[in-house]
Amino acid sequence: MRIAVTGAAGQIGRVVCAGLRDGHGHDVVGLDVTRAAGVESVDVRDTETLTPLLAGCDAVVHLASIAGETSFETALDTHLRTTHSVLEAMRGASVPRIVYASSNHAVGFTPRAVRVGVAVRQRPDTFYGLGKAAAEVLCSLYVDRHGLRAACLRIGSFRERPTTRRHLSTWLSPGDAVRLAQACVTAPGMDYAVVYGISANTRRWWDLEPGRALGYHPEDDAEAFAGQILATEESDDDRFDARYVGGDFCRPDVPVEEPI
Ligand code: 15L
Repeated sequence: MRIAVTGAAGQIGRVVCAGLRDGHGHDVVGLDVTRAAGVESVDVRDTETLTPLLAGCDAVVHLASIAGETSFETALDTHLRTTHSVLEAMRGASVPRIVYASSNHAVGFTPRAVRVGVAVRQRPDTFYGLGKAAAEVLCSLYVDRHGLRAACLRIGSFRERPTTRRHLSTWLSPGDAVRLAQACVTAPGMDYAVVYGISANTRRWWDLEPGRALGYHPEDDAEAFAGQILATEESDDDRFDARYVGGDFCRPDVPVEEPI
């Protein structure tokens, strides 16, 4: 398959591009606003420039955004406007499928529970989560109105390895991130799906079944790091934000990142 990846120079983008290319033999078109080796430099909000770059692609893995809290205006721009431009460019280039990097923060104010499914109410914890939730709905519109196929991935904590108590539930390993992207670009019979992008963590809160239904079978588990983390990090049970899946993004003083 020929697959375009936006945000290709980012932390997750580099891993997913390499995995899809070298591990699965896809022809990968890496796109990013930041200049990097092997990546086409483009601002994906520029639909006209983006459209020809998507020609001949079977899917877009849309990872580009600011991965943290911002102002309301920047959140609309980096999640909603950017995703709108990508969807329009896909229509222009007849690309049938998007794999959208949403976030667990689209449902961040959901209380932690034994299993949280994908049908829970969207409860963003930040303007970041609001932008992701809104972009999930935008993908849904393009599925229903234009017949695109969309998988929205509520990604947990993408890291080389888990380093906090919360990560024991939320970790997404690099290997599983590639498995997830591969499953979603190839899943047959999918029109619109929301899945949680986490590893097979013993302490997970989120349901892995929607991902499994698309062929995502995670192999890693943060539990392998639990001994070390629990020995060094104090319990956070008394903290307000430990009640919710979004963790410290639920705090009113969550730091705001500058736009790039
Ligand atoms: C996210 O969506 C963020 O992009 C990342 O910075 C982490 O905070 C992650 O969620 C998380 O919840 O750990």
